[in-house]
Amino acid sequence: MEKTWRWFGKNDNITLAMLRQIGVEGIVTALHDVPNGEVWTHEAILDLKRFIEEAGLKWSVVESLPVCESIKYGGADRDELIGRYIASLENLGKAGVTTVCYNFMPVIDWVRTDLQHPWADGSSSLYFDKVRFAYFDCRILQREGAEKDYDATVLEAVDALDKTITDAEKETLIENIIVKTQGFVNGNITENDRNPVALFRDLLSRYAGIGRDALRENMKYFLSAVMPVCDRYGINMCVHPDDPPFPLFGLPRIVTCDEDIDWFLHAVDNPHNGLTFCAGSLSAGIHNDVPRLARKYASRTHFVHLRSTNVLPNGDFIEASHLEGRAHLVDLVRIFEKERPDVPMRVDHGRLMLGDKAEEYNAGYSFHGRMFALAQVEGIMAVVRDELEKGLI
Ligand code: DNO
Repeated sequence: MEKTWRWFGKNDNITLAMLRQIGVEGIVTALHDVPNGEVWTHEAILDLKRFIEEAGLKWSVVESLPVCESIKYGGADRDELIGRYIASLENLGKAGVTTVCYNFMPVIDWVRTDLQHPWADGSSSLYFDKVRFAYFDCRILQREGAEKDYDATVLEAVDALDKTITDAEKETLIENIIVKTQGFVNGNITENDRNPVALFRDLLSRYAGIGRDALRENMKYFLSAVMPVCDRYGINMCVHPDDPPFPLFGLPRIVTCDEDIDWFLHAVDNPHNGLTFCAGSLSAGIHNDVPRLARKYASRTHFVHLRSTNVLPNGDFIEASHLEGRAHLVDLVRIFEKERPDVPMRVDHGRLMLGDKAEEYNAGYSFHGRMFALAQVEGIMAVVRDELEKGLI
C-alpha cells in the first residue's frame, strides 16, 4: 500500500517537509477553503498539486469532495449541485488527481463525545460515550421523540447524569459532538457559528420523511450522475463508511455493514464506484467482522483508512491502539498488501501524546500520535511484505 497522510493544506502546521522525514509517500487533502457546493477550479487544484510536488510528494487522494446536504435529501437544487460536483471532478481529472473520498452521512459526519479520553500512560484517545450522546440528543438538542431510540437503562443513566452534569460539561459535549469534529471535515457547522444547536436542529429538519430507502435512492441518483465523468478521467469515487456505523439522531445511515456495501456497489455497478475501507469506522459496529469485509470488498476498495476500536460491554467505544481492537489491522494489511499492493492507505487518527495537546490539532489528527501509529503500521507492512516474498502467505 502507498503510505499517505491527511494534510490540511498550506496552513497546516504539520509541514510537507516534516512528512517526508517520516516516510510519507502521498498526500491526502482537499481545497479546504472552498465552501461546500462551489466548483473546485482547475487553477486552484493545479496550484495545490504543484505545491505538494515541489515538496517531493504527490497528491494521491482527495478527502473529501463533500456532497451537499441537498443532494443527500434530494432538494430542489440537487441537479444544479450535482452539476457543480461533476465540474469539480472534471477539473480534478484533468489535473490527474483521480481518487476521491466522500461520504453520504446526513447532517453529521463522524461522531464522538470525548476528544481526550485519558489512558493510564498519560496519552488520550477519542471516545464515544453512549449515555452522554443520549444526553445530548434528549436533553440538550431536545429532539422530538428522541427517547424512543434508547433503552430504559440508557434513559435512567441520562436522568442520573442530569443531576451531576455541569454547564461547562454541557458546552464541551456540544463542542465535541457538533462543532470540533465537524467544522474541518464537513462545513455544515463551524467554530464561528454562534448557536450551533439551533443550526443543527434546522439541518435535521430537512430530513423529515427521508428514511433509509429514500437516502439510498438519492445516493444511487448521485452516483449514476457522476459515473460518466469518472469513466472519462479514470476517477475512483470511494465512499467513507458511516462513523459510527449505526443510525443517530433518527437519521438513516446507509454505509454501515455488509448488506449496505453490497447494495451500493451493485446499485451502480461500475468499478469507479468504490469504497474507502475505513477499518476504524466499520469496527465500531459490533455487527461487522472487519477482516471478512476486507476480503470481500478488496477489489472495490480504492482507499484504506487504518485504525481500530474496542466496543465496550455498555455500548461505548474507544479508539484503540493500532495494534489491538476489533479491526485486526495485521489481518487487514495481509489482505490489502496481497490483493491491492498499490492502494493508498493512511493511518487514521492517533492518540494525543508527547506534547500534541498544546498544538490544537484538528480532533483525531495529532502529529506524534499519528506518526507513532504510522510506524506501527509500517512495521506490520514490512513483516507482511517479507511473508509475501517468501511465499508464506
Ligand atoms: C474523520 C474522517 C471523516 C472523513 C469523511 C470523508 O476523521 O475519517 O470525516 O474524512 O467522512 O468524507
